[in-house]
Amino acid sequence: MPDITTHSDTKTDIKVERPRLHKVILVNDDFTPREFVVMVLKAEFRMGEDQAHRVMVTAHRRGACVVAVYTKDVAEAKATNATDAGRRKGYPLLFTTEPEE
Ligand code: TYC
Repeated sequence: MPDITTHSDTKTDIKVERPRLHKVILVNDDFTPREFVVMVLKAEFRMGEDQAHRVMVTAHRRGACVVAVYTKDVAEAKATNATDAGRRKGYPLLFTTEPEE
């Protein structure tokens, strides 16, 4: 029988921490059509119509709204893709990211 030990060796214990998550934030502007914002939220963040509409209205009323949280790389890639979708149509639509506390 192989000698299997289940006790932890304190000398080699390594502290593993979860990666910090980053928020993707939708920023309001006066030009991007509401329906276009909803379409981008559905396509890039896999939201349903109702949730996408709520997020868009919150950003519209309050100036900005947290869309979702992801690891840093994913948050930045999604924010860039979503911002670029607006830019291709000539809209100033902006998604930013910031680390969670
Ligand atoms: N304020 C825009 C309008 O009235 C709609 C809009 C909502 C744009 C949210 C951006 O993040 C945004 N057409």
